[in-house]
Amino acid sequence: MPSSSLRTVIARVRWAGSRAIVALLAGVVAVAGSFAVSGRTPSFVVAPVDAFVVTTTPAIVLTVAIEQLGRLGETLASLVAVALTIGLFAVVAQVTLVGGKTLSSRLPVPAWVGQPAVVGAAMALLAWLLVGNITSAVGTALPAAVLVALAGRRPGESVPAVGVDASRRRLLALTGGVFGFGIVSYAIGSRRSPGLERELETDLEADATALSQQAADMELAVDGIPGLVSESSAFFTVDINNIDPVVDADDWTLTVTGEVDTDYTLTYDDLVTGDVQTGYNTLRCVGEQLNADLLDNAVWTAVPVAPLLERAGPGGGCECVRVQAADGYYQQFPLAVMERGYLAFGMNGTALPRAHGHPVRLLIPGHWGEINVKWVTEFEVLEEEVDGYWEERGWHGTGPVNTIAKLWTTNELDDGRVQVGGHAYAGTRGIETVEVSTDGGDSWTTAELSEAFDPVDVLGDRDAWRQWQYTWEPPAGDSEVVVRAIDGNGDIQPADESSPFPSGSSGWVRETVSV
Ligand SMILES: Nc1nc2c(c(=O)[nH]1)N[C@H]1C(S)=C(S)[C@@H](COP(=O)(O)O)O[C@H]1N2
Ligand SMILES: [Mo]
Repeated sequence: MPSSSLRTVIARVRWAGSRAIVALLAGVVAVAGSFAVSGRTPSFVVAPVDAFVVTTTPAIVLTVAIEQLGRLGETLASLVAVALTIGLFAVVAQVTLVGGKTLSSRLPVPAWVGQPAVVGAAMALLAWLLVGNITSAVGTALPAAVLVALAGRRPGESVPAVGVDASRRRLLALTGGVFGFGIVSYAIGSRRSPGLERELETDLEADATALSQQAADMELAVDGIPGLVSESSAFFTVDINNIDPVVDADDWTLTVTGEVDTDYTLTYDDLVTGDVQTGYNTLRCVGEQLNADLLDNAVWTAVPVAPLLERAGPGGGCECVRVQAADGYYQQFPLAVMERGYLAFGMNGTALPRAHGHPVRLLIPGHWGEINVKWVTEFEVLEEEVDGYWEERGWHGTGPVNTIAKLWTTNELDDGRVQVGGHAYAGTRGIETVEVSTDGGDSWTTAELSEAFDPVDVLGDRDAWRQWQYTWEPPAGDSEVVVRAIDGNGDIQPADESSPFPSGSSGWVRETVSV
């Protein structure tokens, strides 16, 4: 028989353990509750933690994540951020359960009211400090306070009051309840996430629809290769956020400032009354693996940047511009490149979707995706060069894109022949030819190409991809298929292989076809 003092020690350890479990559960319901009221918006308490995780991750880790997991390893970063936020709220719950006991016993209310109130207040304060949003703070604190109340001693119960003193049975029931609350909150929060859908003016929408239709008519009949215009929801996304900014078009402004004669600020209405153009434009991310699919084409509704810069009268020693975005992202590149750019507010006939920079993004023809700044807020003409977000992390991703022919589909046809196909892209140089070898690169044949878009329909003249296909009768056994593009300058896609870091992947895509 344990002595009575040993029994007290055991009991205290058990109470401390159950209190820690209650604190952890409080962290979980806090984050779930915040998601239920905020959805995937910057008012969700995980958002600032997530941004912190991304900005403090060492460049080398980011590079490995980008190269190995594709993009930023967003899922991993999200999970880490959610876990950290739960931990943060759990610690606050634990501290207030322990330290707040005295405080709550002084309150002129019974402990079963006082304790949850103290925990809830601390949680609300933390949430408000993180996101500065009252609704989200209440959504975070309320479920945590209710949980603590349910876990605590009920009036008339004869359990000793050391912090929270839930029995094992009650803890199990609470855990089940928290699990259910998490699922319901996830469902509610997912629906709440704003898409910021807007309609374009009818005639602009019609222009975009006509170009999409024209592209559909130009497509090669090859099973399994994506079309010439990517649907907005299928268009790849790459950015530093797991939770994208929410910027309303009515609140949006663009400031042109720095080394200029006159700085000024433009509103969305000013922008869309400019020289609006509709055209195709292709984007490709510098971080993608050679044959990956961070390459897409859309029909954009946009205005040229040059007159907007001219209006400010840019000067400055370096002839360069820093572009700032609402998510804290920034890029710097030459004024001359910027002057060939566009500010897009429409994508495939609708307002620009949130994931692609709503309400306004940059399109810089022929350059890697990273300088196509989304959620753009400011152009600052500089006196001296500075590094952009990714340049600070070792990348050289602001220059012109590498030429690439992708091999995305292999089809065995009914007659025994084999068809291979994909897309090819060379930025503003345009794609002239795609060549295919079926003997590992010893001999080459010209592939069939989709017709090139008329340059007047392209933002950046030739800055749009083309589809290619090649069909042949392979001998029994293995054939090594190699594909390469030749750009509008007559230059063959370089054969030298390199990984994406720091200047984009290069080399020829190869694939073994066996029959
Ligand atoms: N504000 C902002 N703009 C951004 C980024 C970002 O993280 N933040 N990522 C860039 C990168 S690396 C790429 S490849 C393109 C991708 O554009 P998409 O997401 O519309 O495909 O956006 C660029 N613009
Ligand atoms: Mo990118």
